[in-house]
Amino acid sequence: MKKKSVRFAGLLVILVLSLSAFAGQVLETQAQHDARMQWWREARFGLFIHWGLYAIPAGEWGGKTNYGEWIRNNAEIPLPTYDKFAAQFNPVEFDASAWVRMAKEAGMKYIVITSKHHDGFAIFDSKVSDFDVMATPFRRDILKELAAACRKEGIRLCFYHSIMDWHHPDYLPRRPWEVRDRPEAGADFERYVGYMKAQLKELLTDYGELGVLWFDGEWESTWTEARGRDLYGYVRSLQPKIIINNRVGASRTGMEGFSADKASAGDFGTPEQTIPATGVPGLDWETCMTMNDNWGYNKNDQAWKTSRDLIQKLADIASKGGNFLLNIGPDAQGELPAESLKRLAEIGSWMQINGEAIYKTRPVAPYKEAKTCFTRLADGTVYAIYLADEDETRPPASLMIFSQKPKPGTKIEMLGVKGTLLWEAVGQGMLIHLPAAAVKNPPCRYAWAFKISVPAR
Ligand code: H79
Repeated sequence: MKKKSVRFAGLLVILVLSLSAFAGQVLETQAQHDARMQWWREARFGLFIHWGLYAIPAGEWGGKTNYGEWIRNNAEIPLPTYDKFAAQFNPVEFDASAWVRMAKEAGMKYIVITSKHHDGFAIFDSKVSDFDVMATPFRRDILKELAAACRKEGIRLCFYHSIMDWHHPDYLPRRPWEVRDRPEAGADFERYVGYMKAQLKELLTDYGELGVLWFDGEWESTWTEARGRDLYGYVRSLQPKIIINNRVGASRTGMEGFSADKASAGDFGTPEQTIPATGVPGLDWETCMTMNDNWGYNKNDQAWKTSRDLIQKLADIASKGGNFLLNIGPDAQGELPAESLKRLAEIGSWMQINGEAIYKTRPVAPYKEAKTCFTRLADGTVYAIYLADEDETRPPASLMIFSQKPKPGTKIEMLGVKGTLLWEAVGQGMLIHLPAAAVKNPPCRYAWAFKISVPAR
């Protein structure tokens, strides 16, 4: 080999080695991948919105009250019966600006809303489907209004889109209980994929720049990793900077939400209703979770998590390097449940004071001490977040931190409290002393954060 071509081959090897693990058919370097993921990694906290026709029955059918967005399947509602909800959908109280402002005030940086859930109903104006919001008395493109409001408030708009579709005649397989009413004969899954792509093209071209495309319902037999790879490439071809979850492919291992291997399609793992025991170095992930027991609106579901629990979950997730996508299920009038609003407001007040310990942070190994979790910034600043017990309305007067080797000149502050705190070295740890005023009158409830600035050597 001539000298020049040796150098070229070397460059090629370096280039191939720096390609990110998976990027569908879209090749990108690790640096390009990191740049694309940056806003999402910094955001840490987003709002999930499950809204569709299922808000009308509000969880009730045939005397049972435990249904949600799966109601058509779980209550085995025949398609013609379910279709009638479209004629009733008229959420006149819907106020896109109010929803977006509420998310922003809660400290959320992005919104993921169901453009289409498993029931197949599109809450936007879809030219390729008659089962959409334009077939309802409401006749307003909900996503258009949200896109405008998000642009105004600086919130990233993202769409959830279900691969599984219980409405489209070409989707396969049928629900086991409906094969007699809706025979599979004549259905063509390939044609369904064409339909789904056409609808995605509307979503990817008519609503401005999107943050994330969040697929779901990928686990049925018809969906394959190869189809996922193709869909990933298709979506990226329409919006090169978009981020796509791992449910675009068929490699999710279960509700823990991680893909079987790094070569699988998708940019981040999707634990559902669960928080991983530890972070996963080198893997991006987002825990999605409900505030009660349902994603879609259920008027009888009062199993609300406490604000304290939700705030501590957010801190725990951030300390493990994940994002928190917290759900709300608006009702059929377009009203948000008061219990959800109350919690979002409490999280918002906490984030006002403690947000700097959450946004843009990365984990600190070994992640956690008994009641304290840790985050850090790129500049070396460490945050210790002390999680209060239910009956603990005030922070402890002193707090032992083992994760930090005590270094002279270390400066410690309590977020929301003026001035620096006294600390002393005790063995391999630091004992932080809180001012009496901060113990008596803490700046916030449920969790207290401490900023630890270690001097540069
Ligand atoms: O949209 C919300 C729910 O309606 C939807 N995902 C959230 C974000 C959801 N669909 N199904 N489930 C939640 C639970 C389904 C679990 C299972 Fe499976 C599907 C069990 C078996 C197939 C997931 C995939 C766990 C194993 C494989």
